[in-house]
Amino acid sequence: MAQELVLIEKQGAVAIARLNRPDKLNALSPEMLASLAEALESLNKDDAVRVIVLTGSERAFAAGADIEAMAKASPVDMLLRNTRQYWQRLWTLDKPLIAAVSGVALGGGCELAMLCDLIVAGESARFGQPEIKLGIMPGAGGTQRLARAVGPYRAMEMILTGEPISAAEAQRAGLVNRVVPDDKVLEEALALARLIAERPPVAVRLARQALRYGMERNMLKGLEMERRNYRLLYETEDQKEGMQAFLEKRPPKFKGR
Ligand code: CO8
Repeated sequence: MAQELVLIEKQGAVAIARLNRPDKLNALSPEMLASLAEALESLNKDDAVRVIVLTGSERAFAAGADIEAMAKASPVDMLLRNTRQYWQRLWTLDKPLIAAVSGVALGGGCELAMLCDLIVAGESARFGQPEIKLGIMPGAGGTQRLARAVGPYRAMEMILTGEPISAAEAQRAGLVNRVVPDDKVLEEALALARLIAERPPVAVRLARQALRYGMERNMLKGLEMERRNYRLLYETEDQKEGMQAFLEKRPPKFKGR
């Protein structure tokens, strides 16, 4: 039987969704994203669930989109694969989502954490957008959400260098709500989830909606541009070289075309 890519556990009004591809550091393959969207939508419909905690494994919340699945892709392949639909479905859930991050949240993994409403991180967690090192750029909201979370200058440094930041830096920058010892991440995220689950659900829903409405308005145009540029990069030799080099575990040789 195929390995279940997302594991669900319910604890009263709180549900835990766990990304379950630990040997690949929870790399977000299209199948993983589809399973995640399906699982969270079903929790979203469950009246007994008020808050969802999204977590990964000890080494990784998620190390990004699955490079193996993208290495040889063309812009048309990326368009037809349409993983955007899954990100869109995750973004339109109406229950609060808390990311409990241990290990790395990189690329699509950092974008997935930022799609959540709150982020709890372990002390040794790292957040980053390393796409530039692969010859691409963030493609699931990173250019928009990171800039809003940490400010344009720090976001620009992270996106153009591809270097990650520590949990402590992420907290100082406003990306992370709480940093706790690594073995307490889920416990702390659950405590926060229970607190929110005790609040009146309609007020929680409407307050969250109002906050997001205001934050999103000029983001939509930014997201369109991000998506267009992201796909265009699959036309470049540097994307093929960057991803092939990762898979072959060697440094890339970029040519600028
Ligand atoms: N994709 C595929 N496989 C991966 C990924 C990934 N993103 N990350 C790790 N893995 C695999 C490795 O290949 C390795 O597999 P194997 O054991 O079969 O060789 C296994 O996971 C363990 O990884 P490492 O051996 O590399 O572990 P290390 O502890 O040495 O390194 C790192 C950990 C630093 C996290 C390293 O794995 C790494 O750099 N990973 C890639 C990080 C990255 O570049 N992420 C960005 C990916 S691109 C992206 O996310 C674009 C998002 C756009 C979304 C829009 C979609 C349309």
